[in-house]
Amino acid sequence: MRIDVLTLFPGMFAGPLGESMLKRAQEMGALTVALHDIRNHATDKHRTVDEPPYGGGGGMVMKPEPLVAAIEAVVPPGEGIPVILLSPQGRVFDQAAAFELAALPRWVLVCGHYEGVDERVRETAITDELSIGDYVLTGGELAAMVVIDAVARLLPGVLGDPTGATDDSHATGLLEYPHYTRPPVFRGLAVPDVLLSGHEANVNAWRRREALRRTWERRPDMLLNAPLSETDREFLLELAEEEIDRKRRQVRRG
Ligand code: 4HQ
Repeated sequence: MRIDVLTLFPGMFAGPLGESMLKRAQEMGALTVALHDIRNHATDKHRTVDEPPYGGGGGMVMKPEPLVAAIEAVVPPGEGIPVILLSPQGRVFDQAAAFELAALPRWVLVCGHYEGVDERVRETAITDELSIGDYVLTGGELAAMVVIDAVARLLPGVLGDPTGATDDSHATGLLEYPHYTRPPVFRGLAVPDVLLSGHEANVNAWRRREALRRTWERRPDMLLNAPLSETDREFLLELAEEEIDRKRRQVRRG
């Protein structure tokens, strides 16, 4: 997979891309990230890339010419390669979006900075917009790195998991079950016996129930879309009944 990234601050990417799994993915040849400095496409002697907004209001807006020139310099026309702007106005990036991008051989990320980009950049050169969440960043660079990280770990071979990260939150549509490793007792807290039993079927059943319990408690909205077996539904019904009983006792206490 090849990802072209257009940014005014290519240096921001060195840390995340140069360590751990993203470094490995690139060394393996599973991932190529090509960084492009938008400022190289400015044409005046001050290499201007931003201007105050028409209509006033303060802040700076990225001017269209250098940004569109930068995009056109990396995107071969007519090949249907997605050009994605990171922006709070985009579709919210989730695991489903990560899977969609992981299936593409090539795509482009455009990082805005300052107050954002001239609207005509969207109209002429952007095919999609993605947001990493409902908060405001100083630029699209950190958002781009989040997207790259979430997609790269889905590429075959990158996690060393040939099946591709199958148990994690969001792959199952549920939050993850609790994880434990040595020692068996830490500060008086014991690892659940079933995990030490070596009984694989019981371990799997326990993990499934704990994943359901966590999702029920913390992210019940996720249960609307998660694929659930009849056994899962029965367990959720037990959790719901426990909650009803707690509420009844609470009401009785006043
Ligand atoms: N931005 N998800 C870039 C974001 C953002 C987000 C604000 C994008 C500033 C210039 N990007 N502009 N949230 O907050 O992707």
